[in-house]
Amino acid sequence: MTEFKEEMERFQIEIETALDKSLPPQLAFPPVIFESMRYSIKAGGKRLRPMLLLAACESVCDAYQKAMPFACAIEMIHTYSLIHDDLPALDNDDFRRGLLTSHKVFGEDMAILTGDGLFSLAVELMTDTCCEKEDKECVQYVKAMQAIIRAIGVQGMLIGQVVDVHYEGQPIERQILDYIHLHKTADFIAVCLKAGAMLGGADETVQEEFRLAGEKMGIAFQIVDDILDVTSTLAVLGKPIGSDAKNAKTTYVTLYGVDQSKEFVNKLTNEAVQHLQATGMKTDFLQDLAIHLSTRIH
Ligand code: GRG
Repeated sequence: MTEFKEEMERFQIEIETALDKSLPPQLAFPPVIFESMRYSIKAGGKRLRPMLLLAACESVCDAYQKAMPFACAIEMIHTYSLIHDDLPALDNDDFRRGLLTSHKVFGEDMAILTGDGLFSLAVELMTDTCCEKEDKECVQYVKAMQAIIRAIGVQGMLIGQVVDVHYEGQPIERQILDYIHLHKTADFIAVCLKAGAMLGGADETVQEEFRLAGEKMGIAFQIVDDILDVTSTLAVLGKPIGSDAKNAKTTYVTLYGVDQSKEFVNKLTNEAVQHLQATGMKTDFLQDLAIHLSTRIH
């Protein structure tokens, strides 16, 4: 196995262990909500976002484990967004991460509450961690949490999702599509890198280079997701393909076709690598990860 794959696996194993410890026990009362939280989190997933946060922290300072509660919170927020995205009122998908979606197993009411529960648990985890810190470090942690909450809310992921839903079924221009990709997907990925750098103690110039790298990676990631929705399979992706066509969504593939979309991915990936290099930190793993994500479509 290459050094990159080994490092990726190391992060994934550490994240799984920490997530397991961060979730309430399955038998806490009432069991259904804790069972459903565990179901969606333990269904797997690449753990990309927590990995980005930990790797950015490690690039800046070696003690990346201190960022683990934030990494778990990030994965809980991500899983929350997936559970809600799959609901009948939104994308209405039956499979996610290779398993039936939360609302298919636990009902729509519990799926909504499970998402809400994961979000509040994520905030609890981050605030608990901030409260354990002293003075200067506490401020760093609170600022990282502020950046994360901003990136997922009405200036970030949530507004991207709102615009996506608003235009469903209508053809949209490239400008609106870019707005959706930037906010719905890239803002969250960008803040994982930025927050990791913040927790590691990076200065603002370095934080911004990490954020920009994440923004480019995030847009590329969403274009890859759009391509895979046309070219992959349920067995490989763990979620149904053809979801965009089903919901009459404009994507890079409908606007430009698969080949040109791949060229956009390559260009954005190169830009991400340049921003990572511009941090002046040891970002070899993150550069390899950016390239690895772009090659999922080749
Ligand atoms: C959480 C504040 C908040 C709001 C939720 C529903 C919603 C608003 C947002 C949906 C955002 C969304 C589903 C974006 C798509 C991003 C995307 C490509 C997800 C797939 O991510 P992967 O491939 O999934 O990393 P795994 O399963 O590997 O983790």
